[in-house]
Amino acid sequence: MRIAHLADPHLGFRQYARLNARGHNQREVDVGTAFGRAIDGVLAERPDAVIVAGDLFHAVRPTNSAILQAFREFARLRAALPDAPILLIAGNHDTPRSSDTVSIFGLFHDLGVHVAHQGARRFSFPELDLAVLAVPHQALFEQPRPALEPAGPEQHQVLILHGETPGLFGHDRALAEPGGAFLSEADLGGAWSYVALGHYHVQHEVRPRVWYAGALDYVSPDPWSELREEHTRGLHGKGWLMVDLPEARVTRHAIEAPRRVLDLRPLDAGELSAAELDRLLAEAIEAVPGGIEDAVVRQVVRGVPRAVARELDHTTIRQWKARALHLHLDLRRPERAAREVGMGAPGERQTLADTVAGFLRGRALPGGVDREQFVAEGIAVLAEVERDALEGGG
Ligand SMILES: [Mn+2]
Repeated sequence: MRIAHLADPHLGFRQYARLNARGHNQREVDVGTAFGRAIDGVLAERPDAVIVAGDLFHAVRPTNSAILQAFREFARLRAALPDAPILLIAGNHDTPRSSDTVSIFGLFHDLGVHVAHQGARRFSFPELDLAVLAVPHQALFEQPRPALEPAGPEQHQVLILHGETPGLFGHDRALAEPGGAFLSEADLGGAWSYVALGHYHVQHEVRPRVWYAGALDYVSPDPWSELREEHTRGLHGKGWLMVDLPEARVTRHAIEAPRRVLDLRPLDAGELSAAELDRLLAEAIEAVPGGIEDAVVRQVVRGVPRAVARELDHTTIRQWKARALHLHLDLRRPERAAREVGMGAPGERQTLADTVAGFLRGRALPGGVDREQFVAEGIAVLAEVERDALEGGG
């Protein structure tokens, strides 16, 4: 029996200022395209069941365009694979914080999708000899946490979860998302045929029979750490998984990326003058295969004194920024200057981002505002301001 495992489409995710010809945020369009391509791939493979392991939407109150996109893709699945159960859980991004917010997931229930968005639900499909325990984000905060155990006579026992597995990030929490649930060894320890995980955006095997499918596009505020992590794990891009049971043989299915996301090799300003650094930057930008046109690009330059940053050719930099969908020219100050403003020594004091996050977490919010998204957007704005300051307003 074959199960398609997808996770974290984050429909409605928006980033950067570029709009398409119809006035829609280009990255939101991209994320919809990525989901459509994943569904195309699933339809071509004709699995016996389909799992979407949380964060279908980026926000609790998705935009109409995100809802429409999701509805169309699930309707397409439903029509083309009428006998395949489709299972969907809510993740931390699409779980309402308050019980008076009606979940949009009812819409998919009415389409014939098996939905778990509040409590854990067990589904049985005797014709497939399959039982599925679907555990949405919110169910992991019940006290006591429900025991996650296989049950029933079915041969294939599958668990769907959305959260952070033990030890996932080690000491580097750059990729950790605020608001996620922590999973314990006990949560994962049942005799499962397969555990379909969502939440972590880089696809990988946690242990035999336990996998993160990963997101379908770069949908976090920090695509660069994600790229680095993919590189470490030998991955090229995003996709979904096909799981063969009972062996739990897992096949990766890549999707064609709707957008190039490129982290260029870091440069070192050394003792260069502004004119020399201009030349070095131009070489790096012109060397990008296929050009920077319409790509999301970062160029880190280390050791750039403020005076040199100010004297750079900002007219040319603005032209590059217009060619790319987004160019992040990350000009970093020399180490000594960084220490002087108190950002160099880890553990010595809070970073400005930590302080701002703490402040935003404690602020009173109007009803219906997603706290974690509010905090994440605040941090993103701060990062943008810091970036602009370093780039001398270019
Ligand atoms: Mn997610």
